[in-house]
Amino acid sequence: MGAHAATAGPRKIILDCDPGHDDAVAILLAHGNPQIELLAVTTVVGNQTLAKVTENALAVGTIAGITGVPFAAGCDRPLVRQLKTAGDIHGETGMDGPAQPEPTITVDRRHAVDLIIETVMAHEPGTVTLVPTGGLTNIAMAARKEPRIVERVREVVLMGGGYHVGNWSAVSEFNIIIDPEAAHIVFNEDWPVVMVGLDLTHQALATDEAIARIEAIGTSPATFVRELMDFFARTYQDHQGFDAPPVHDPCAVAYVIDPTIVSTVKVPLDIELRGTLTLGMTVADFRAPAPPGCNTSVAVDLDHGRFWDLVTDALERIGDVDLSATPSTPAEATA
Ligand SMILES: [Ca+2]
Repeated sequence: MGAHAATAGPRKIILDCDPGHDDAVAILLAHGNPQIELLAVTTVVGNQTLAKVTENALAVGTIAGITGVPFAAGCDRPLVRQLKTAGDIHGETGMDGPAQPEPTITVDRRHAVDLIIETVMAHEPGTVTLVPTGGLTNIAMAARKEPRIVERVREVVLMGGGYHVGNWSAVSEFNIIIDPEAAHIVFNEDWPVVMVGLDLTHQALATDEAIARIEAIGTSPATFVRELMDFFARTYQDHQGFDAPPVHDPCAVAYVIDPTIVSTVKVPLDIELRGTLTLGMTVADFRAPAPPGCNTSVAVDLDHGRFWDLVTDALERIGDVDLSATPSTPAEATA
C-alpha cells in the first residue's frame, strides 16, 4: 500500500455526505480521530433532500463541537435520473431519532463543488483524500469542472456499491443507483478509487455490545450516536431484516485511518448504466489478477472489534460538548 506511506502526519480529507445516521457517525469519527484532518464537510442530495441533509450535517457538526471547518451544500439532484431518497431507512428528516440542536455552524456560501475544487487545488498534490459517503454527484461535477483535481487527489475512498450484494436492488446499492452516471465518471477517472461497499459495511454491525460501549461514555455526542442507532436499528430490522444495523459510512473513514482494519483487493470496477435488472451495479472483474495500472480496489474484510474501538475512541476524545450555548443569530439580532 504505497499510497499510505507517502506522507506522515494526519490524513487530510474532504467528507462529502448526505446525513444520514451512518454519515453522522462518519463525521464524528473523522473529527475525533487524531489521524484525520477534516478539511471540509460537503453535502449532496441522497438520504433526503439537499436542504434536509445539509441541516443534519450542521447539526452533527454542532453536536461534535466542530469549529473552523467549512460546511457547504452541493448538488440538489442527480446528473440524469429522477431524485430518489431513503426515507424508509433514515426517516422524514433524514436523521430521525434524536432531538437535534439548533446548529451553531452556518453553511459556507460556496457551492460544495467549488469548495472541493478550491480545497484540493490549495493543497500539495497527493495530500487530499476525498471520502464520499453519499451519491457521487458532487465528486463527478468537481472532476468535470476542474479536471486538474484528478491528478492532485491522493485517492477517493467511497462508501457505495458492492461486488456481491445490493440493497436497492439485487445487485445495486443506494449511493450508486441514485446517480449511476456520476458513479461512472468517478470510477473511470484516473485516480485511485477504493470502493468500501456493502460486502464490507454489512460486517460493521452496531451490535448490542458496540452500542453498550458507546452508551457507557455518557457524553452528549455519545448519547446522540446511541439514539441514532436506536432508530437505525428499527428501520434496518423492519425494511432489511437485519438483527443489528450495518453502519456503512464510517467504514470509509476507518480505511483512511488504518487500512489494516479494512482490507482491500485491487480489481477492475465499472458501473452498469443500461441493464434492465442490473442498473447501478458495481461490476468487479475477478477473473484474473488485476492488470498493471488498475487503480480501483474493493474493501473485503473488516476487523469488527478494532472498527468499534476507533468509533469509541473518537467519541471519548470528543468528550462532552456544551449544547446550551445560544445560537449566534438571535443574540446578534437583539444586540
Ligand atoms: Ca451516506
